[in-house]
Amino acid sequence: MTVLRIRDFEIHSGYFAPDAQAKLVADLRDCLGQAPLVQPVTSRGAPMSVRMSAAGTYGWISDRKGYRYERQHPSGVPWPPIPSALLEMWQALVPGARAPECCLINWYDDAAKMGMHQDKHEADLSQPVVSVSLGDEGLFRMGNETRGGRTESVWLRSGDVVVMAGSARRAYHGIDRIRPNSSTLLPKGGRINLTLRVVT
Ligand code: MD3
Ligand code: FE
Repeated sequence: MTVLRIRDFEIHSGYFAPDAQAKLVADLRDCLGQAPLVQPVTSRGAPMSVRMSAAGTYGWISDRKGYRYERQHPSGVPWPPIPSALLEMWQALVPGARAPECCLINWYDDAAKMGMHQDKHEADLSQPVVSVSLGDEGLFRMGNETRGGRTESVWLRSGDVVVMAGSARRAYHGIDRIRPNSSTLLPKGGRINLTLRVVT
């Protein structure tokens, strides 16, 4: 395990060992059995390339009505609880923070990407966000608190954890591309990204 700091982004490469990654995938399979992945659309009706679900008190939803946090999956069921290994990781890495209220689950196929954006619809931006990458590698781009300017990119590999605190919490960021077949963790390939957030 090594820690790389790029500005206020703290990258813990190899935080989860392969056996812990496999256990997380099994936990997520249970979560997704209760709250299946959905392909969100933007308020203008454009499908996003990433498929999403969530665990915890709140999940993030985007549909024709716009985007927001909701207490239920679109099917009407409550989100499943956040797997305990993730809560333990949060406690270990950001012990002073409030408890996470959402674990967003993003699934990327070979062609999926996520454009540069900020996450600022949570009420308390002093709270950190912690992300976990599983499966195929993804090229993570880190920007600035305002759009544009210099960016830095890093390949996130299966088991890596990124802590976004301080200025990184408000920074633009995105995933430019996935490296297909770069991991054998997920039988059907692809990349899973989990982000733990405080919402209220
Ligand atoms: C910086 N996810 O879910 S993880 C997202 O890999 C998101 O799926 C990407 O951007 C992914 O919103 C990037 C790193 C990340 C996640 C959330 C952040 C960086 C962040 C929130 C605020 C600032
Ligand atoms: Fe984001």
